[in-house]
Amino acid sequence: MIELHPTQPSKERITDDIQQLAAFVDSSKPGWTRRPFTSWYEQGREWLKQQMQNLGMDVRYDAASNLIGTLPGSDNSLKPILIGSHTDTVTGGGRFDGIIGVVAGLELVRVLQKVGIQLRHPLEVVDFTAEEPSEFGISTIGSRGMVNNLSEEMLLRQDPNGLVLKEAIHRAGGQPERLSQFARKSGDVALYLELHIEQGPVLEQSDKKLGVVTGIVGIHRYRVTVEGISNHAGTTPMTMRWDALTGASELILELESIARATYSEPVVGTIGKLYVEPNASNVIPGRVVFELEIRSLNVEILEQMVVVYREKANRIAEERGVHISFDSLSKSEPIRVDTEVQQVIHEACSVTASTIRLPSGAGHDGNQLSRIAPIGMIFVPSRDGRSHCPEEWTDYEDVTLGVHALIQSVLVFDQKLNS
Ligand code: HGY
Ligand code: MN
Ligand code: MN
Repeated sequence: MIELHPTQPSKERITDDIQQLAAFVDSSKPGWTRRPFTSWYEQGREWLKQQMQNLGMDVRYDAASNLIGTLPGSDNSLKPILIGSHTDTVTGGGRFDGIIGVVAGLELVRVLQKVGIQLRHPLEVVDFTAEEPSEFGISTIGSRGMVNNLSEEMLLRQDPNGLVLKEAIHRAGGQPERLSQFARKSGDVALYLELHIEQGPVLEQSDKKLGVVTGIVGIHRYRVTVEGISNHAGTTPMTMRWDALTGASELILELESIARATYSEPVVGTIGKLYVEPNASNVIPGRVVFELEIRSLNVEILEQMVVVYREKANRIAEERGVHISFDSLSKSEPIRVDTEVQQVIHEACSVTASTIRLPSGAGHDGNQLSRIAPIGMIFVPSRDGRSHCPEEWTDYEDVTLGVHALIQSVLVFDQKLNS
């Protein structure tokens, strides 16, 4: 059984960090919006950098522009333990998604310094750049970059204003031309641990305070373009239309029915972003572009869904006389958390609060880090199971329980790994 270390995190400090970071937001948008590569994002990172420096950490941006604070260990020949998450949000997002994982890293350092514990391993607290789907159509940009999983094609993608991703990474402090040179490989990281809100209803419904993550879904994202013929809404008979929006609408409902089918593992499919051109009430839409994503713990299911979906798209295109094309935006693969890693986290959580094991329906930087290192995640409850909205809320008491479990886990891993 794990012995409890006298390392109590401070709810007051954690609350203060979360509230301070919540001030750096785009107030023209709903919720607490801090989109990657914006001035609000940079202001939030400046604040974070200052907190790390105040704790005596060595602070740097890596080649992918991830913000990293480092604390040396007693044996710096050992590879680092990474604690982190992300400080960017979706548009209209909340105050907790990603943020609590970075704040947990700060609090871990404060507690270690207060009780005078130096870990054997070097410790890195990481704010991964642009974990959320960015304007470049790619998510987990920083963690992809850290593990050399950003293709040249991705780096040359442009946002709607014509900014190239490579340049955005450079402006955010990275050196994109040196990504492969500085990429981390298997064995370069001892462990990656992340505290995160569940963003779903399971913990709350099962009346548990902590979740040990057993796996993280893979996410496949596509941009779909439906091209018809725009024309006058009043003079064009219904039998002479090639309406891109009604075609897209049928395609959208098809995704819902495919995702609602029964599979060996849970599946979700969503279309959350859509453009209509020319988007005028008296013009038959000539072009519709939408982004879809499908998620599952089973990659074969994801691939099979896309095959079925594209066949449906061909039928709709044929019947409606529209042209439908698919562009792959990004793929992250599903991962299972190593059972030994789960066991250590489960013991640390169980001595802290009521605990349950569960998979993550949300994607995380852990999907990328798991390509080179063992990863683990701890969840805390989301009120009403909601996230990616202004109503996103987790009690500070629960966040503190999560930080406590994370600290306990780090102390055990620090002794167990490379011993
Ligand atoms: O979309 C997700 O799953 C995560 O919140 N970025
Ligand atoms: Mn998110
Ligand atoms: Mn997140």
